[in-house]
Amino acid sequence: MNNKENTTIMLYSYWRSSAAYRVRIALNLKQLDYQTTPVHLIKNGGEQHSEAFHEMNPNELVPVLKDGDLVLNQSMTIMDYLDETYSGHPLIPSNGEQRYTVKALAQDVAIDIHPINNLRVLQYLEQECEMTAEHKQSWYKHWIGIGFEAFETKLKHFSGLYCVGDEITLADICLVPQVYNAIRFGVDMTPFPTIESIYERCNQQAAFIDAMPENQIDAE
Ligand SMILES: N[C@@H](CCC(=O)N[C@@H](CS)C(=O)NCC(=O)O)C(=O)O
Repeated sequence: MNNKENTTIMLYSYWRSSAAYRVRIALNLKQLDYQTTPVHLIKNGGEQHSEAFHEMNPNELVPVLKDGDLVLNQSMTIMDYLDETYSGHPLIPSNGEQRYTVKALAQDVAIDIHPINNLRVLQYLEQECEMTAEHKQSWYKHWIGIGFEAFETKLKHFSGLYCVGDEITLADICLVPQVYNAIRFGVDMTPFPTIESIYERCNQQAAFIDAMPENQIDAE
């Protein structure tokens, strides 16, 4: 494990971005100092589309992490990098089976649930498909509902205090921002009691509290 102690980590983030929220939790769990450069996803047509940001990440999505000369996008890869580069709380267990269970749960959120509810998808539905705000809301709730139903079922086999056993892992780091946004969009969490209790337990930890959207320098 190589701790790069002399570099300042920079996170390009938006307070409400759930992918950036994941990375903020991971940085906090690792107790790494970092600075935030806010990228406003709405103002001025979205600063993620600016020339300067595009040059850094042609995908025009946050987060981006800079650590020395390294510039990385993709929250899952960023967290992989942090876990392999820095000591502190391990994000993925070393135990064989748990390791892959954690990865699969994290990907359930990051790959299957999150991308179809992303800002640019919702904007496309509204602007190009002329979907009403009401339909957009039901799109969001529909896909979250399907994703959370499966996640809740899987948790019955794996969960202890957290998603997989009694330690916080990447699965919790991915789940919490998704639940935060689901609640913001008015999703009824009653059918998902295990998810909800893990969400509440995680949110008692400083690493999760400090990463909350409302506690960011660009919160509105
Ligand atoms: N797979 C990417 C997804 C990143 C992503 O979707 N970021 C959203 C915020 S959560 C974004 O920047 N959206 C801007 C847009 O849709 O224009 C990751 O995990 O980092």
